This record gives sequence, structure tokens and C-alpha cells, in this order.
Amino acid sequence: MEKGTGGTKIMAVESEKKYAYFLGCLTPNRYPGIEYTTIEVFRRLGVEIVELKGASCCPAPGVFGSFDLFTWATIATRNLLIAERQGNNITMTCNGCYGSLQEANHLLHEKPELKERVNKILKEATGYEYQGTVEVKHTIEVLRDDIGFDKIRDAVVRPLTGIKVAIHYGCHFLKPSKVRKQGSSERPRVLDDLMEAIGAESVMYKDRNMCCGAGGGVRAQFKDVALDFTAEKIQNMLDASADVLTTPCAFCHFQFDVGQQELNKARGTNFNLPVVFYTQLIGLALGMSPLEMGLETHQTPVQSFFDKLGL
Ligand code: 9S8
Ligand code: 9S8
Ligand code: COM
Repeated sequence: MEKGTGGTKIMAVESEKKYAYFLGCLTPNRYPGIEYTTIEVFRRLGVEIVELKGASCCPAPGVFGSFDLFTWATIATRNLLIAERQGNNITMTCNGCYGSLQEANHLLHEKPELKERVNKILKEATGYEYQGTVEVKHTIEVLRDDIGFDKIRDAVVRPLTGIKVAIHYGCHFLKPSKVRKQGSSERPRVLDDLMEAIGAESVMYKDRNMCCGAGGGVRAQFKDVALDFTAEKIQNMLDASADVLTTPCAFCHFQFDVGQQELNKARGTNFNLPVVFYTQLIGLALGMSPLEMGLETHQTPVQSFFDKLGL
């Protein structure tokens, strides 16, 4: 097995499915490595990811949605409309983006009067109305439903054996549970199953479903409060002997990765739990190199995790 750096072998893969990638703000601007890795992992597993040209901020559910639901729904629907005009369904690597687009889609189906009001504006602004044909799926759902964990298990060339992963699901992926329909929002399993499929061990830790602290505008307005949450979660993960923290939300990823360094600076702590996005863990298991996934750009060093993996 090639170590550390070096080229990825280009594998020819017939793509069976296609999704438009709703990037949102954080993935492309802060973690282009997550964007690249996700596209490559999906390509290797037979799913083509295309650009959603002209998409805007989702807009962030906990920020825009809580101030003005109608404006939030209209902007979200404009993004859905772009995908509908392209003839694609949407997938993403951020729970906030999933929350906004999935929920707006749901509300438009449930409330015809809202759809009519939103479409009136969209018609004026773009010349088109949203019909409601787009399906919004988190990348986890594409991996589970369109690809299947068995296929992922079969594609593993570098199993993450012996690695203890602390999973942070993030609030918007699970709740509101009646809208998200991810099964139990108190005892989610899907990401645990996925991590086990690539050979890692998911460790349970205290208050696993607690917020990372950043969502809902808390990081922007009350950074110290956000960091209180982050510190508590990281400590709980360390108490469970985690080697690495993973999440399916770019915003949570950002908060844990940057937040640990902010805590160390401001409070003199020594938090250095490597933060690796869940598609990057899959990428590693599929044989991608850490360099091509941009892992060295994460603020919290990932070296201790590499050492454990023998990279
Ligand atoms: S877009 Fe703008 S701020 Fe953000 S990353 Fe996810 S949520 Fe949607
Ligand atoms: S950011 Fe992502 S999904 Fe949220 S609101 Fe609570 S947790 Fe972190
Ligand atoms: C977090 C999104 S992923 S928001 O800050 O709650 O809107």
C-alpha cells in the first residue's frame, strides 16, 4: 500500500446515478478538501456528482429561517428550482443545508398556499416556477440507499481497523424527526453502521446528541457559549478514548476543528482530537491519499490519527 502522499489510481467507474452537489458556504470556502473527496468517493462508488450552477446560501436554517420563514423558504426554493431545471436531485455535505432544502421541499408539499406565494416571487425573479419534483438527500442517504453499505464494504482497500471514532451526528440531520425521518433521533445508527462498514469502531460517549455549539447563529453571536459546548463534547469523546472525531456536517466539522484551537488559545486547554469529515474517512478506506483530501489543511493536527493508522 502506498503511503502518505502520491497519486490516486484513476479507476474507470460506470456511473449509475447522478446528483447535483449543493455545496453551501462552508464546504467550498473553508474545506475544499471535503468537496474534492466527496466527489471522488462518489465517483469511485458509481455516483456522478455535478455542479449546481448559480446556487446561493441554502440559506442557513437556524439563522435565516428563524428570522423570516417566508424569505428563507423563497431562497431555498430558488436553489431547488435550479436543480429541477437541470433535471437532478440534490445532495450535500452539510446538515444545515440539508435542513433548509429538505424542509423547504417538505413545507412546499404540505402547504400549497406557501408554494403559491413562493412561486409568485420566483416567477418574477427567474421566469420559472418550482414544480416540486426534486428529491433532497443527505450524502449519507445516497451512500445508504443508492450505493448500499455492502458495496462500500467491498470497495475498502485500507480498513480502519483498530480506530475508535467518535461520531457527532449534528442537530439538523436528525431533527425535527417527523420531517427528517431518520428513524430514532435519540439513538441514530446509520453513521455507526457506515463507520463499521469501513472497519472502524464507533465509540459511545456521554451526551452524544448534544449540539456542537455553533448552530443557530450561536457561534456568530456568542462564541464563548459555542466553545463551552465544544469543550464539553470534546472532553466526553476523549474520555471514551476516541482517536478521531467525525461528522456529516461541514459546519460542525468547522466548529470542532477550529474550535479546539480557539479553546487552546483562549483557555489554555490542550485539545487536539483529530477532526476528519466522514467522507474523508471513507476516502481513506477506499485508498485515497491524505494529501489529495486536504487533511493537512485542518486546523487541529491529524498526525496522531495517521500514526494510529500506520500512515
Ligand atoms: S450554506 Fe450559507 S451558511 Fe451554510 S454551510 Fe451549510 S448552512 Fe447552508
Ligand atoms: S452545526 Fe451542524 S448541524 Fe448543528 S445545530 Fe447543533 S450541531 Fe453543529
Ligand atoms: C447549522 C446551520 S449546520 S444553522 O447555523 O443552525 O443555521
